[in-house]
Amino acid sequence: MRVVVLTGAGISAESGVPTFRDADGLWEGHRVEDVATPEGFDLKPSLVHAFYDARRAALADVEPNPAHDALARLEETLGDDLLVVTQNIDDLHERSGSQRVLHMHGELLSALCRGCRSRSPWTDPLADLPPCPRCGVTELRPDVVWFGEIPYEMDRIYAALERCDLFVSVGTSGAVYPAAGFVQAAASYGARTLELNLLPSEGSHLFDETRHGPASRLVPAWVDALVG
Ligand code: BV8
Repeated sequence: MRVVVLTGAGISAESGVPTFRDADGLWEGHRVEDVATPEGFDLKPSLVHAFYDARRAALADVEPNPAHDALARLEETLGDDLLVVTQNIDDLHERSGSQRVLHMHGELLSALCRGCRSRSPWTDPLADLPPCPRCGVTELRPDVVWFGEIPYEMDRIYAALERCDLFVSVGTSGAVYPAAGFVQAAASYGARTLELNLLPSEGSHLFDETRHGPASRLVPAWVDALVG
């Protein structure tokens, strides 16, 4: 069985990573336009660097939760027949052992050079304008996909959606495209669709089945039933 799992901020919520749109979400105190658009970065790069430097530093204080661990366990059984596509820019999937993870919106632990467009593993702050390891210019930005920018690996994602038998969405509000449209793409190719989310999302009606509850309970239960 070929499975594609799309994850959003909700899978990391119980690890202590704030979500975007819940009450204490990340966007509070920050307008999306100010911190998650190229225009916002051009206008106030120091504000945007501070926003992402704080989130990168906070990764040291969080750990994967049973939902991440369950997906890593599922990969041990399904191997290349499982693809995790995450909207998250944290590294919790990798830290729980998942190896086939696509960060369609980029990663906190990576820096993108505005000069040579190279991507480099990064753990330090970017606010002090360090030089690009590849070309040397001091034009590094967070390697995240902002609104109006093209997500990474779209061809690979759509190819996986076309081939999969089951599409599962975990912990996302279904508010942002193209990720929010993946369920319809998968269904159009004949896949069954399942949503595992704390609350009904904007796209719940698009799924064959939706289950509501915390990811740390729903995802292990779903994986146990799938792999026995
Ligand atoms: C693009 C990275 C073209 C940065 C992010 C008008 C109509 C339709 C679309 C558009 C439009 N105008 C503009 C657009 C396009 C736009 C868009 O969709 N805008 C929205 C606002 C309408 N999209 C773009 O610009 C994208 N690019 O379209 O390019 C293109 C398209 C296709 C092919 C080629 C080119 C780029 C968007 C990327 C933006 N970057 N993040 C960063 O992280 O700082 S977005 C960010 O918010 C996330 O990455 C994620 O994608 C998105 C939604 O967040 P969620 O992960 O869902 O989190 P949220 O807080 O919203 O929800 C949490 C959920 O978890 C909730 O449902 C909650 O109930 C649940 N939950 C909470 N706790 C738990 C839980 N579930 C389980 N257990 C728990 N414990």
